[in-house]
Amino acid sequence: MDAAVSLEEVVAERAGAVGVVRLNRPQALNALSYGVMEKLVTALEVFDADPEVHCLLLAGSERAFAAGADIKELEGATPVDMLRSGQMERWGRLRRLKKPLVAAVSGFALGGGCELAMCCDMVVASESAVFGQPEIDIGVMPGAGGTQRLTRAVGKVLAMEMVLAGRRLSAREALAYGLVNKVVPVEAWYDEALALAETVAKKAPLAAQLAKECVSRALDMDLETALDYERRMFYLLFASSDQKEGMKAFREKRKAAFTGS
Ligand code: DAK
Repeated sequence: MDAAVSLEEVVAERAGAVGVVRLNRPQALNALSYGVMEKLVTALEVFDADPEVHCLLLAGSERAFAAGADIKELEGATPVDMLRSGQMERWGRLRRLKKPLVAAVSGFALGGGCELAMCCDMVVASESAVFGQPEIDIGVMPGAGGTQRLTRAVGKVLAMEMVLAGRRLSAREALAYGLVNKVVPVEAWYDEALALAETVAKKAPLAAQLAKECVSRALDMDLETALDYERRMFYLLFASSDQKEGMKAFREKRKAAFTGS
């Protein structure tokens, strides 16, 4: 869909087995208003529940993935407004998506935009991507996981510099620090991310979901508990048709035809 003629702030479209959700609020650099977040999360949940969809792709525009929460909406807010906004719950819903979620990041990924990218399972960044947590410059601090996910991803001292001094990371730096999977030329930012999502979408869907769950929990559990959890998920997959099909196909030297069952 042509962004210039679309009136939708969030555009959802299917690309084969990939459910694509695209932010389309160019006049505010895709700032994540409550309304945009609600539409974004709902669209992802719809794809998450669609058996035809095996991977999710979240994209912004070439200029901006998202420049953060909508500052104009937050300016006059009280703590009670914030509590009632349902925004924290929306971020929680993002965390609970079962299917793999790829982010296509070009341009600004700042504040809530950087947090949104970090919520995704994999990130493809264009050479123009800029990651940062500049909330300190407007008198606040990250509120959607920035201090936690960033610290786990890039380590304490760099996270401190980003959160306290507003240091931004270029795409290359983000790659070096493990915040993104790959950096691609600006003109390929969307296609490369879609290609990664399509690759994942071709894999065994149930295995992908359970593997996502295990990797996501890896940093939250002690190793013994996490290994035990992984083992249970591994055993569980032996109840799926896709395990039988995948191993049979290997033996028969053909490509597996996964059904997600
Ligand atoms: N909110 C609202 N509008 C924004 C915006 C934002 N975050 N970012 C940009 N815009 C708007 C600008 O106001 C401008 O609109 P007009 O004024 O022309 O109407 C338009 O987008 C273009 O922006 P600029 O003219 O500023 O463009 P530049 O290229 O000069 O600069 C920039 C681009 C991205 C460097 C700059 O716009 C900028 O610094 N933006 C703000 C970045 C920022 O501070 N982000 C952090 C926001 S705080 C929560 C969870 C999370 C959060 C909050 C709550 N809960 C769970 C409750 C997150 C908080 C944040 O993200």
